[in-house]
Amino acid sequence: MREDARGLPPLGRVLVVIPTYNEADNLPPLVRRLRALMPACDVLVADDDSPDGTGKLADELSAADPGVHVLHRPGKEGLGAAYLAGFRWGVERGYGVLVEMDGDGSHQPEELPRLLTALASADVVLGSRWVPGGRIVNWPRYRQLLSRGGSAYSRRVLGLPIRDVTGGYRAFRAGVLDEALLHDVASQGYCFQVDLAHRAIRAGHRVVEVPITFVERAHGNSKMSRDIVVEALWRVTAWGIAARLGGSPRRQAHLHHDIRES
Ligand SMILES: Nc1nc2c(ncn2[C@@H]2O[C@H](COP(=O)(O)OP(=O)(O)O)[C@@H](O)[C@H]2O)c(=O)[nH]1
Ligand SMILES: [Mg+2]
Repeated sequence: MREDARGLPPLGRVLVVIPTYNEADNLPPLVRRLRALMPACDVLVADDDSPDGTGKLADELSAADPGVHVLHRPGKEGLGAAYLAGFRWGVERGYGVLVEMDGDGSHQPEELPRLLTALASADVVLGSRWVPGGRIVNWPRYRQLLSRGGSAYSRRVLGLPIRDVTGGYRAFRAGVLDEALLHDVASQGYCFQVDLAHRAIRAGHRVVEVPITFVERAHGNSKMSRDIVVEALWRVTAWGIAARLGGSPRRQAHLHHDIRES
């Protein structure tokens, strides 16, 4: 494959994977906004048979727009399983870039060009709330503390040189996901995000962070739960112990603070 000036292959086609569970009010405006802004980026909605009919709305969006696809899953299996199924769908169809984006409007499609620009000289780009320029709008204090605490704990226990370890607005070169897709990842809830970041860094991929503005959902409810927090805590602790026992190699991630357009 032809390489660009930085020695990395060109990016290829982009697929934005949006996992949904009960996002009927949020998904249609988000998908329309995304497609209008970035018509070259295809969208895959991975819906877990949402009782509120999100899957049906996704089908309507898909019928009206050939760039929108839907993966119907039989029931609620967690964010990690939905993303892996979506990534697999995309890799099988030859997409070169897989993007993660929440379906509740928290991640701004307007920021996607900056993520993709950064990916031109990286393997993984993490949208980050906890680097200079990153912001959170409308999150209660306890959610901010949980997010900061979760990132700080994962960073310390796993030795990860990144600030936002749990975020869900990310872009991956397809090859980076091979290992996760091959071995599957057990994480169901949000520790899936920690798992993917950890695997990418451990494998020596170049991981960069770019600041994003995270806006709390205007409609519907968060699926964050005590079970999800407990799962993240025990899994991260177990990975930390395994990494210490196994002495796994870690490479420095290259923190990248880009300049925000004013
Ligand atoms: N398919 C699928 N999507 C999920 C599941 N849990 C959460 N999501 C989606 O993942 C995204 C982030 O979840 P959200 O509840 O907003 O988490 P928060 O932003 O951390 O409060 C949203 O688009 C949810 O609909 C799940 O079990 N299956
Ligand atoms: Mg949310």
